[in-house]
Amino acid sequence: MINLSWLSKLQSSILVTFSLVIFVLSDVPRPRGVSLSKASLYSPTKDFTCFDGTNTIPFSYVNDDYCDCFDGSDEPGTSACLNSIFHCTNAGHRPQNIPSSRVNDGICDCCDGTDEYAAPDSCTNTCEELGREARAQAQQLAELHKAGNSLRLELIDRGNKKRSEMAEQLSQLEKDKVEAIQIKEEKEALKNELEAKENEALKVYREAEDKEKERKAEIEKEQVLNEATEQFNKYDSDKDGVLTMSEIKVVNVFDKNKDGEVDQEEIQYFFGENESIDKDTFVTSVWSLLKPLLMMEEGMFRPEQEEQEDHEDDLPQVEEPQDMEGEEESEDIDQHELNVDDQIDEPSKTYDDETKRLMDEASEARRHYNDAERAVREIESNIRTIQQNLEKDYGLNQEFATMDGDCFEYEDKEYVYKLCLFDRVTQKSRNGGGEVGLGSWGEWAGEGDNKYSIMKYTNGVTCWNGPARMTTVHLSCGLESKLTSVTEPFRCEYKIDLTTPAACDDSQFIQQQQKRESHDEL
Ligand code: MAN
Repeated sequence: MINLSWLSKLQSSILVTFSLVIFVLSDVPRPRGVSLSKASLYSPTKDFTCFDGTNTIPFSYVNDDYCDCFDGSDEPGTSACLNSIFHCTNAGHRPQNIPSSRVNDGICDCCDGTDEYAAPDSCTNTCEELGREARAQAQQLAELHKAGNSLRLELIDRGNKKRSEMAEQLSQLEKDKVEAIQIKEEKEALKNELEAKENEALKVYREAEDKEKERKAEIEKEQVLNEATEQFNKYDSDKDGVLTMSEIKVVNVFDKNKDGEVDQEEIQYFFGENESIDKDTFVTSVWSLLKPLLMMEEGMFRPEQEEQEDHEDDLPQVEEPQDMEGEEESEDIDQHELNVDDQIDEPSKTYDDETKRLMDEASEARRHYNDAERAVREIESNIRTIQQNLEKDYGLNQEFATMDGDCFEYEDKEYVYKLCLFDRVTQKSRNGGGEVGLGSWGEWAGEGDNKYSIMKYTNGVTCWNGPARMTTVHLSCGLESKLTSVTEPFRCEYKIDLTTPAACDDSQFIQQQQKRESHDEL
């Protein structure tokens, strides 16, 4: 309940009489501020029950400028309740509902001026004029939808064709895939068979290689042993077969940091916790620590990389025995000499003619198998792409199907925006720099019947200290597909307006108009 001062009570009662006596001029008599749809709830012959059912009051309390109902329903024509609604008929234009707080506030809200009934002369009735303008606009919009709709029908036609073509392609590809897999299996079997023969023939060579490697390893091992023993003997000055601390103290090479003496730390580096070491220990553990120092001292040490580079110059280039894509015939022949070289640095060995022939055959079979495998992969990838496209929602009647991948640009003072439909949105600064992703195709996001009026592109580049950028694309009817505005209403949330004939659904437009008109009448 709202308390009013005595003066305002008086004013109110004058207005009350005014309001109650004068019903709005319209087909159905009803209190001021009441819409046609609610007229039956206000019967002058009955008590009035608040819409929320909390109170029933004599009908004379309706519009008495005193708020009796919590929901404000008893005061539609005064500003007594904070939450009531005033309905203006606006004959000649569109009816309107305004908060009752605006009644008699000195501002003309309704085009028929009925909200300012306390000072009837203060408002001019502009409904006819506004109505004329609105009707002209509606007419224009209706014509646009009509013209756009025929373009939309073409898009639907093309969209449906595209989809059925995709479906046909898919079933053809499924058939191709079965065939390609069969070929691949045949090629694989042949490859395995020829590789087995090749391996058999190469066995002899591999065994020879292994033996050669073993022999070289033996030689190397012996060389190390001789070298280490020779050095040990040199340092073991009393020739008792044991190297002591005092013996190494006089040998320069043990002076790791070259400060002129072999100190305790250096002795420990070589000897560990031992007081002395015998020849075996020297050979197996000390020599590997000492040799680099010795080489350095003799100027023989060179960093590993340098050594490798030098080697590369000396050695022949070695190819993998596996076939590489797009390999020429001549490369296969070279391999005959390279495979063995790869393993041992001896002058190249060549294979006997029969082995060469088997290697060529295996090589050829590998190449055919690789080709067959690639063909299967390509078919599978095409199948995936078509399936993904077939799963995409291109609108109620496929009107957006042929627009998939179409790109549109929009420039403002700072950026160039690019929208590629069903793909992604980007932003590029006009002062240079790369493209910033403002989102990838997500889903249709319009509400209710208008699902296909808004597109959502999500998961763009993350904003500094903020969320991932995202964009909504608002579609409206236009004879041409183009972007008409790009804004950033919230930081890193972009709004694009796109006009397109695909959004010119004539029948939906008419339905919506009718719905609106019947709603307006209420
Ligand atoms: C860039 C642009 C802007 C965005 C800011 C956020 O400057 O992507 O649109 O608002 O980053 O830091």
